[in-house]
Amino acid sequence: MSQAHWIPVVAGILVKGGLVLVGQRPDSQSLGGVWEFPGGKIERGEQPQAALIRELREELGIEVLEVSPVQMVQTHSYGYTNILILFYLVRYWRGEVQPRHHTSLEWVTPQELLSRPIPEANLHIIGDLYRILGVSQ
Ligand code: DGT
Repeated sequence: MSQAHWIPVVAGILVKGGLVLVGQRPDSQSLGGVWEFPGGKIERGEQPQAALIRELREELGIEVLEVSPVQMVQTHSYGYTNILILFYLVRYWRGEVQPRHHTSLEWVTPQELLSRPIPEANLHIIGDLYRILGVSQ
């Protein structure tokens, strides 16, 4: 049996009021045009929360002040590779979010997310998002 290839990923759910921040992936990337939570791959030897703080600095230009414990974990198989995504909540940061990496950034309700193209791996967390944000579905 061949060993599966796994890529660990961290994603930050920035919350403002009842809204969450999503960014549209550039067309040049895999999953181009899809609306995702900011984040990315954990580098070799890096701690997950440190990876999230680094990714949000690189992608949004913000300094995260506090990261929650892991809220949700998902796996997804793209066939050739598998990803394991750790989702964190981020409520406190310094600076204004800027689209340094994404085509566009938007604050949306969980409901609005369902009408956009999102990574298949994220379809399963929408229900949990309502619970975390304390809004009814
Ligand atoms: P790079 O440019 O290859 O160093 O990539 P990174 O570290 O910016 O990471 P990225 O965003 O290309 O890879 C994350 C993988 O996780 C990618 O296959 C898409 C997948 N993914 C699924 N859901 C999400 C999500 O909500 N946010 C992020 N950032 N990635 C997600």
